Amino acid sequence: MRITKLLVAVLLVLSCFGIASAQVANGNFEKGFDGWTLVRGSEINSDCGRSSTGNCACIQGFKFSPDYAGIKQTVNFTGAEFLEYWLRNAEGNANVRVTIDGEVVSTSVPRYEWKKYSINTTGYGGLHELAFENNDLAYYVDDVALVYPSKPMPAPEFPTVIIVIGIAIALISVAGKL
Ligand SMILES: [Ca+2]
Repeated sequence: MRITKLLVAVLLVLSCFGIASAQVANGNFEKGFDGWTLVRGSEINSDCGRSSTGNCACIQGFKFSPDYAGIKQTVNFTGAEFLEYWLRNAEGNANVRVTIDGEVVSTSVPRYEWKKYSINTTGYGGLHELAFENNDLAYYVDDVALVYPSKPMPAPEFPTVIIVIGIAIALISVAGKL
């Protein structure tokens, strides 16, 4: 029992060093458009998300205008392997484009059922402006998220190793008194 408690404690300490912090803010749109900047005619729709009660973003383009409507936010791509997002058509054949710093990185015509899309972002580090846009008809977007490599874990730097060993030794002495 004592060994089990100690093992769990040490694993908890080690897991704290592998948690990624950067993410897309409100990528599931459950807080409306918090964290996103609206470009022209975007609007929020309730009960259209991938879950039965969730929100998503409805991007309404301009049918007879070359201007693009959409949403954008500045995202920290450091360490991210992929950008994942889900699209669903709302009407017609909405042409959707995803841009990073204004450069088009993906174009698609969503279907009438939700489909997941993925873009490799290993070439991006630091802060970049991510945008979802279209210039005709409407579509839905939901669950925008960065995906980080799960394995292998980055090797901890030398001072980190010393700190972890120190904490482990402290835990061993505490466990000896349990
Ligand atoms: Ca949602």
